[in-house]
Amino acid sequence: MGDGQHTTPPSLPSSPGFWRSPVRGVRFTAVLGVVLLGGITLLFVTGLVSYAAYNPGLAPVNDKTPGRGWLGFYLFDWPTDPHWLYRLTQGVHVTLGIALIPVLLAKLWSVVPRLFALPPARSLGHALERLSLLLLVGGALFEFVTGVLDIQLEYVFPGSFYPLHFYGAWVFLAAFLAHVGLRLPQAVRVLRERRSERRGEPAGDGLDSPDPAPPTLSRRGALGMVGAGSLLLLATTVGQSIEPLRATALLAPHGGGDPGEGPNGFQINKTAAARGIQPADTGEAWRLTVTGPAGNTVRLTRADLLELAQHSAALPIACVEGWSTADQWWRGVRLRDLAALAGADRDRPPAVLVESLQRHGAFRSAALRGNQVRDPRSLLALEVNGEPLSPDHGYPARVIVPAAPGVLNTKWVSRLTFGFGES
Ligand SMILES: Nc1nc2c(c(=O)[nH]1)N[C@H]1C(S)=C(S)[C@@H](COP(=O)(O)O)O[C@H]1N2
Ligand SMILES: [Mo]
Repeated sequence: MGDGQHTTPPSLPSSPGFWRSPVRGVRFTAVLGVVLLGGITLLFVTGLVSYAAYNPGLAPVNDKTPGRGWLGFYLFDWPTDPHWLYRLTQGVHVTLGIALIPVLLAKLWSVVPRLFALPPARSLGHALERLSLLLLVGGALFEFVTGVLDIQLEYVFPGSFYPLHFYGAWVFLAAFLAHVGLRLPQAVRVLRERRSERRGEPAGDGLDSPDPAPPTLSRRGALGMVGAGSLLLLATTVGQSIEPLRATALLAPHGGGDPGEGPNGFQINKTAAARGIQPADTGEAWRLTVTGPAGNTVRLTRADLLELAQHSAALPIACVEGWSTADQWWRGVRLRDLAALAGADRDRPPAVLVESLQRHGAFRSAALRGNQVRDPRSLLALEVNGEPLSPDHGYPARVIVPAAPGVLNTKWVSRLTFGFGES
């Protein structure tokens, strides 16, 4: 300290002497960087795959990202097999994203001296690298923050969460690829050296403090703390998707209804009351209106529906928020039978627009692809686990489709329009 060599006083973050933790160094950064390389790649892939699950190209009601343009190049028809597909992709996306938060923060902390380094740019190449770092750090923080806010709160954004998170992911990816291309060879070299030759820390990149404070924690201890933080978050999150561990899911989204006990005693997203569903609308007066591709209409009471062939399917509810239920036994009328009832081809049914009694708020309606209507497990469910649906799970009737995100499993259904938008 105060050895007179500093040209800038160490009280400025841009001074090399300012950052004094002896934990910083290229090895510490390289370990965290390689963990993030694997983890963030998996986050990106599961995120894009989960987005395809919404059938975003099918109808405006599903498309939360209008104008995504060529960024949707990879979109494909979401399958109905395996029936737990979205449960897996979105469960991994959310659980891994939460568990990586300590790693991301530690990685940012480890390189913070470089983020402040002056001059801002020594050359054009250096300027470009720093610009990409700005997008990288900004993009990573943006994606993690929007993701966590979407899980914990609703409608915190003026627009919608989806476009922000989707476009943010692509901006971040561009910077991430540039960063990996520039830094991966160095990280691999640093990690290899560690195994073969246990020499001193390779001097590197202004990460090692020229004037380190006395150590209070070894590098290994610091990595252990980051790992323990990640494991703790993992342990308090993963239960939201694994039934016997539900009680450990301290970080699972709150604010849904109390599911209570019995056949209907599984997670509720939005209660009937919260969605403004009046008991008068779901009683004797309720009718299901089914419209066929030719515009013909059939109106059915719940008793009419119970007289049609009833089928069962064991399917989960899997929410974009990451939580999911174990398979529940749903029972009701096949969507493809309802399509046939309205004059559509049972074996090659068209897409359907599903609308709810709900008048306000999100997820009032959703569109399902022909392959989803055709699957014999896709039901307009009237019962679950041997009892009529509870009001909160969608009484008098709700949609349930294998492998589809929860959002597409519309509750309190009032209208099905097969072949909508085709004529
Ligand atoms: N009409 C209507 N249907 C809806 C919703 C809604 O808010 N309104 N929420 C959807 C979402 S986001 C999910 S995850 C599932 C949750 O179903 P559950 O509450 O029966 O578990 O219902 C879906 N169906
Ligand atoms: Mo959901």
